[in-house]
Amino acid sequence: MRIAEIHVYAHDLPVVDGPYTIASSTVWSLQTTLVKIVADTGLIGWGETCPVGPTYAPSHALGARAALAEMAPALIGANPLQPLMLRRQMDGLLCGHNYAKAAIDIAAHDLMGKHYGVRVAELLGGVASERVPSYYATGIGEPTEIARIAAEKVAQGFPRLQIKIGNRPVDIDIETIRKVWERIKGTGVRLAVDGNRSLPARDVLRLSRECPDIPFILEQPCNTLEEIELLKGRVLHGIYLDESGVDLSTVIRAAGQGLCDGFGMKLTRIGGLAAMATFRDICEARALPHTCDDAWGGDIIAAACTQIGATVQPRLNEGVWIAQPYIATPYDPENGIRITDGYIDLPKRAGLGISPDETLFGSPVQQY
Ligand code: 0XW
Ligand code: MG
Repeated sequence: MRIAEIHVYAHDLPVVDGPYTIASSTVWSLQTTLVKIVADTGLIGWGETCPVGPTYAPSHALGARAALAEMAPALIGANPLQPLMLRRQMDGLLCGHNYAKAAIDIAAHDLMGKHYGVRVAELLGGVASERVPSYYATGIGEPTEIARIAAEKVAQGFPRLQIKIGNRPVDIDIETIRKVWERIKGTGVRLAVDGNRSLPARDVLRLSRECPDIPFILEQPCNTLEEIELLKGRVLHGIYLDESGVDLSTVIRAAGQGLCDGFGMKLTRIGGLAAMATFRDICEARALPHTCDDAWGGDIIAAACTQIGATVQPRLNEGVWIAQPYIATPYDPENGIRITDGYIDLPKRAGLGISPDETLFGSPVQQY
């Protein structure tokens, strides 16, 4: 099988009840980029990449499109059934830009699944959970309001919550964590506190030491891996890397040197589904729990995250976050990816398991 055509689409995703606010960004609408690969057999595979604005990570919508323009013409004729070869070919065309390469990788996996008549999760090693746990991430907000949302989400069935903090006096963050805990303790719901790179190590030490009775993990509290390394052995809570887990080499270093206790991982940041499967296996070798998320995106990204999330050993599975609650119009109104009672059902159909209505995306912005 060969890649016959590549079509790139640009699509806006306004944030339902926006904005969504985290320490590194406030976003009202996100610009997603869709990739459609057409094989010489006529089969179609879909990929997507959607940075949550330009300040969350060193990725942005126009960057993804420029990187795709750099690579896509040379990928015509490549075999989409060999994701390793495809990744090496992309690395030979452009250094870095994992988040754009991920869209090609996801589309190739969708094609592969459809070609072999299996779900992407089966291609990635097999299905451990048909019902994949999700988690709810709050925005940054007033402590009592965040505690109210936390209680509501627990009542809806979410097995895990992520509370956003940062960019304000640490006293308010501590108050938020305390108020959330008052509402959810005894429920068994797991708690993550995400600083999105924003806290000085000084504030993380204080926050951890003032909440010794509350079992949460600290996600990406500081900007750099070096600052996070300083916290090792000095805080009372586990530390997960998110934004600092930029590639497999960093993941190997962090796991090997014991710099973290787990990861919030983003599918497009690490380079797609093949890299994500390698990441999953590194984590399993060191019993490191992790999520399988992306920063934003519609049904295609949500399906890809759910497919890899379904393969994770349940004891290490911290869940799959998807942007579906913030997106008004699903790409696939019939089989779109949905959170129900805090969990996501793994699609039954081959490939990613969804069929986007491409009329939503208008004319391609690039075509090869
Ligand atoms: C909660 N998320 C998975 C979605 C937002 O884009 C940020 C992200 C995170 O954990 O940093
Ligand atoms: Mg995070």
